[in-house]
Amino acid sequence: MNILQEKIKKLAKEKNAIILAHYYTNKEIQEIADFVGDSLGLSKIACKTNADIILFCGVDFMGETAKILSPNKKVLMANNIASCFMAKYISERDLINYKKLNPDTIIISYVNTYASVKALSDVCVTSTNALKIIKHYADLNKKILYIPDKNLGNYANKTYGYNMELWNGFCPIHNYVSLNQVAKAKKEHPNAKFIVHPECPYEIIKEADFVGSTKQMLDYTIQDNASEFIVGTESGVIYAMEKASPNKKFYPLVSNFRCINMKSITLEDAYDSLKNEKNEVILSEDIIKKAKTSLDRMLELS
Ligand code: CIZ
Ligand code: SF4
Repeated sequence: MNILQEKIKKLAKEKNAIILAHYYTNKEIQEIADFVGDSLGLSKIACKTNADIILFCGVDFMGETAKILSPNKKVLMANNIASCFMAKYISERDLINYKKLNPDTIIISYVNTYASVKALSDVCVTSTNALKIIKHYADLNKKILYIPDKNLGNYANKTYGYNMELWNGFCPIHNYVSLNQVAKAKKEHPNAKFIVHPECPYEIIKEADFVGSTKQMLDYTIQDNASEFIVGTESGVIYAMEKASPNKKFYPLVSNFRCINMKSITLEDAYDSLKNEKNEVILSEDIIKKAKTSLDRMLELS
């Protein structure tokens, strides 16, 4: 650990703060975290921590999720610029308008949405539990709208033969991967297994040996006996994969598979935020209460 990392850890101890980081953050951020995970894993930790402060190293909607699940804790974002492109595809106003026209439709929202949108949803899902929860609702034969990720929604539709209505949102980092890039990576690494995130388009998913969330991809690389993997998601997760399987090799599908939002979080940000208790997540009690219902339903069903 470098001097700044040690200073952050010391400060966190003095303030009884827990540091949570997403797999997509920079390596030096993952190194100072008490827990590194995907949205689902981080939410579960946020629910049960005894810390007074949660220093959240991830994008805005993830900090909101931590606040919803731990409303009595002070949740600080490491910086105030790390947002998520996908979450911006649907606003509270969009969903209010949709619901007026479609009062009987079940709204399943991906975790990559703002708290005000979760508050209007029936249930929330993450990439780890999406298929299971979507199946639960689709089997009830209800009309469903899945927001905002058209790729993950389409993957669920194709997997189960459903016809959920899909919002037209996506993650530009995952959406613009091309079949040529997949072919090139496979040619360069002929012995590697190709693993991919369901935020990628279906034509890319079809080329993969395994599809799953970051946590599921990480677990797959630990359990599978292949020794090389082409990783079709934000390359921050490769740090966690290399740490878990030091003898295996991991190649990013494309050399710049980077979420600039996640990568904007620096050690300086984390220190400044914790020291000065900056960038606190503030949500109204009403939003917290309503959004918590959709997250609690997710935790029950996952
Ligand atoms: O759920 C998450 O944490 C996201 C956004 C990606 C993943 O699959 O971990
Ligand atoms: Fe959002 Fe895409 Fe970044 Fe994930 S990788 S946080 S979906 S912009």
